[in-house]
Amino acid sequence: MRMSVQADRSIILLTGDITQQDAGAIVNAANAQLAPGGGVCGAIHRAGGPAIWEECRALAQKRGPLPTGQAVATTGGRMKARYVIHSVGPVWHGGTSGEAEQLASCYRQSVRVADELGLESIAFPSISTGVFGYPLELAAPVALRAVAEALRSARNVKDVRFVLFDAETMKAYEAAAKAAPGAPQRGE
Ligand code: AR6
Repeated sequence: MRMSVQADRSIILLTGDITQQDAGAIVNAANAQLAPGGGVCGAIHRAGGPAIWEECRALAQKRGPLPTGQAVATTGGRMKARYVIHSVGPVWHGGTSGEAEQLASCYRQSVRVADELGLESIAFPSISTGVFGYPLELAAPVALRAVAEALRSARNVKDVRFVLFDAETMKAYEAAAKAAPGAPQRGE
C-alpha cells in the first residue's frame, strides 16, 4: 500500500525482512547500549556483520547510552543499505509515560538523520512493537503520522518504506493508513 504525502514523496507499506532492503538507510529498533539484541536488531547485526557492532561500541563508549527517541547512523556493513540508523523506542508502560511522543521522536529523528546524510530513501521496522511491548494498533498511527510530518519538511528523503515482518503488523499499519486524514491510497 502506498500513501502519498506530497506529489514526489510517499510512504509505502510492505511485508518482508528489512535486512534485504535496497535503501539509503534501514532503521534498527535498537537498545540504549546499541548492542546486538534479539528481534530486528539481532537480524540487522547478523546480516550486516561485525562492522556495525564495532561502530556501535565506539559510539556508545564516546557518548554513553542512546536516549529513547534519538537516532544515530552507522555503516550498513554487508547489507545493501549504505547506513543503519539506530533508534531506541520506548518500552510500553501503559501509555501514560510519554511513550507516544518518544515513539514519534524515533521516526522524526531517523528521517532527520537520513536527510542530513543526503539520502533519498529510508526503511523502518515497526519500532517498539516486539520485545518493548507497545500495542500494535496504537503504535501504527503514531508511526505513520510522525513519518508523514517529517517527510513534508525533508529536503532529500522522498521514499519511506515500512517493512513489516508479519501479517498482523501489516494489518495494523494498513488500518492506520486508511484512517489517516488526507492520505490518498492506491493498491500496491
Ligand atoms: N525485518 C523487519 N521486521 C522485523 C524483523 C526483520 N528482519 N525481525 C523482527 N521484526 P523488536 P522492539 C519485527 O522486538 O520492540 C531488541 O532485542 C518484529 O516482528 O525487534 O523495539 C533490541 O536490542 C516487530 O514487529 O523491537 C531492543 O533491546 C518489530 O520488528 C529491543 O529488542 C520490532 O520488534 C527492542 O524492542
